[in-house]
Amino acid sequence: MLLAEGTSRGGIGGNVAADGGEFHMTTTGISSDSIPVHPMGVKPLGNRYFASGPTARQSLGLLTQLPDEMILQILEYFDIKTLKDVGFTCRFLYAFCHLDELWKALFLDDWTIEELNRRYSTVEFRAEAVDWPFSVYHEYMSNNEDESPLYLFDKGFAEKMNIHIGHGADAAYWPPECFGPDLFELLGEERPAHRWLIIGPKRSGSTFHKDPNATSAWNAVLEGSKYWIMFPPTTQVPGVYVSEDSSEVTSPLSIAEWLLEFHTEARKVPGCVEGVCKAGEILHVPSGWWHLVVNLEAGIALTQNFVPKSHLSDVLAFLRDKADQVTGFKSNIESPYDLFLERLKTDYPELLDDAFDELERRNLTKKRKWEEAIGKKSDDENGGSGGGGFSFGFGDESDEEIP
Ligand SMILES: O=C(O)CCC(=O)C(=O)O
Ligand SMILES: [Fe+2]
Repeated sequence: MLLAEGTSRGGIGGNVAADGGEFHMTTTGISSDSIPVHPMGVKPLGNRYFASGPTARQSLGLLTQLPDEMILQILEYFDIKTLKDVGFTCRFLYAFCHLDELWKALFLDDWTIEELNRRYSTVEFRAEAVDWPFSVYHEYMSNNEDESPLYLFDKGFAEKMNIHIGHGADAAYWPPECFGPDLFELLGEERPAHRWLIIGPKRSGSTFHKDPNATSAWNAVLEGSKYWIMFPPTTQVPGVYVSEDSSEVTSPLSIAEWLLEFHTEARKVPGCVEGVCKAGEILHVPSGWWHLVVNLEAGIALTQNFVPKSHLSDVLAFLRDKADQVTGFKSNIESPYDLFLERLKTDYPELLDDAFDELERRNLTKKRKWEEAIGKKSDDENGGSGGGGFSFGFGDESDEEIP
């Protein structure tokens, strides 16, 4: 194959730098040894000035003769497998074949509302309380004026659409790798519901909530655009009422009403994050963060909940201490906490130890703060500042845990 010619010279498995050969800064007398080597041998652009070896571009074989723009245009015609294969022939093409724009175009064409209606018109999807063939939902979403339109939110979409998710050759998509391993994968078939296809017209969306079981999530917009507004875990979001044990969240207003009534005030709350995600963009919802989402136009999204290492302690604490609020597990799983613990002990004992150390540290901090608070309270009662409401005012996560 023409492109494979680059492999022998291009550095796959070899030690040739991305911009070519050895780096000798002879003019300054600084040896290359003093500069840390990038794991892939990539050098900052400025270094190319001093590089004497061949450039990665020369690994392109006959393609060297084409300008970058033309190579990019050729890559636009490739399917997923070809793009992947070609990307592994040399470093230059690795970089080019991994351009977001190429991948977005490849996936987004398959995931449009019209395309789904063409392929799955008779397949039933769950939209809140009803299961409708996609053609019926399509008709509804194209013609409604509802203030809070019915939202298609289906956790069984992969089976219904007969698509595979993961790294196989026939995978329709795979979860982003940047979040590291998803520790709930240890639960296999016993993991709680964790991925959803989300489709809705303009104005549809999700009212304020935290994601279940202290999981984190990513949400990939495939068509349309979504407005997000998010707050850190301990925020008291204006217009959102949470019961003492956080088991019930009451947000009595529709999304539109909340936006009219509370948006201006909420945006001033410290820690508020907001923005719009467009097709081809992915948003990360960290464990415990409040979020409200509204579709600015009709669209499709895929979302998946996961447990990254960094939030293992939060998930363990949730499963252990808020067992009555744990959701999404099959009813035959008596103790999700015990099940997860067992799997972690076998597969990730060190992570488990670290997570418990972290919980212990938090517990001690909480205890110390509680004792300080008690002391402060007695001072007040003994003729301290007097008057006014009593507030712990720690402003961190431990506040909500204090009994
Ligand atoms: O796309 C949306 O409406 C947001 C979905 C969401 O927040 C969730 O699935 O937890
Ligand atoms: Fe969510």
